[in-house]
Amino acid sequence: MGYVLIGTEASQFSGKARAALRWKGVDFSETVATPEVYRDIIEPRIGYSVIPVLLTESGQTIQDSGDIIDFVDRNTSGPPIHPATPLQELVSLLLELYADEWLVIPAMHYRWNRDDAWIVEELGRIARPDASREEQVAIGQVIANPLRDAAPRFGISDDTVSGIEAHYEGFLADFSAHLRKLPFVLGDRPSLGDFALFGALYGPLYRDPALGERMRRQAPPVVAWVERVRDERAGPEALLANDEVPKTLHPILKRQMSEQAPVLIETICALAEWTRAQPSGARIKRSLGVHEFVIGGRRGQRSILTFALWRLQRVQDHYRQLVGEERKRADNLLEAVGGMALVTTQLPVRLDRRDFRLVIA
Ligand SMILES: N[C@@H](CCC(=O)N[C@@H](CS)C(=O)NCC(=O)O)C(=O)O
Repeated sequence: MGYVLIGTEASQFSGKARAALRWKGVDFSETVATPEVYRDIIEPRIGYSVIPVLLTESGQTIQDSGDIIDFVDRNTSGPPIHPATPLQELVSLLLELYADEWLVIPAMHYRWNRDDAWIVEELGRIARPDASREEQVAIGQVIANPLRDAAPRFGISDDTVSGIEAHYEGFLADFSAHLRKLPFVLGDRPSLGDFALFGALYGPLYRDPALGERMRRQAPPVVAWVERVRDERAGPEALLANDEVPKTLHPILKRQMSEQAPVLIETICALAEWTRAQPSGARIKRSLGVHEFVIGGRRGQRSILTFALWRLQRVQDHYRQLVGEERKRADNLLEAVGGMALVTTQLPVRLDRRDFRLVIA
């Protein structure tokens, strides 16, 4: 029977989880997240509407694409999605943080600020596969409205649009240069970083005909990689030997550190302020107000989103347990890309997830 992954083809985080499970050869089927599935399965189990969700044969519910990937890495055979060596794992966790919490900005900008007719219809097709096209467009519109309205939370505004596009195009150029040397992020097979980046690029961008066409024009190596990550199945191919992190990833990590890291550090400060009066076990709000940020050289405002610190805590936990030569190699890499502050700025409290919500441990 296997696992059941609940998600949609359009969703960034479903794409990340699905590609990882497929590549690893996990026995699973996929249930499309229709409004009925949200009402009957997702909301009763999770307490709110979110995808992807993994159901196990024994009735366990796993949510969060990162937790789903960790769960199948722990509980199923096949090669690991997480690299087994320290520096490659550090880079994977950093790229997961970048793809999930930063590339989501261009993904949502292009989805909602350009011609959104395709995604509106797609959301209708997902919700009502058997309805007429007109009905699908109408229901798609209803589903799209709150999602479109959420775009400013990510900092998407008239002030930042040109910066968001500059950031994304810079990323595409750097990633193309990397992919001209190597088929995947860390070698001859995909790993966590590939799946996280794939999530951001596949559902929101590659699959949209106009945005996919734009990607084909701007970054043919990235398009070929999207198709490899989607289609590849685990075989004898390996990651680079000796825990090597290719230099061609440095520009991507540098861009992350120059733009995402200041936002994350300010989020740590906002959390410190907020937690002062909070007991352990307190639920952490999804957003702690609004702050200024810069993307692609453009200044704007966005919500201070706390979930990113959950991903950051994983990076920091991993870094902290490195000792001796491994720590030295990690420090050299972090210094080279400007990532030291991000990895060493202490979170004010330990974060945990209980009942699928972020809490103070
Ligand atoms: N951190 C979560 C993010 C999941 C997420 O944002 N999913 C989107 C679809 S791709 C969603 O369901 N959003 C609904 C909402 O946030 O209200 C994960 O990695 O699973």
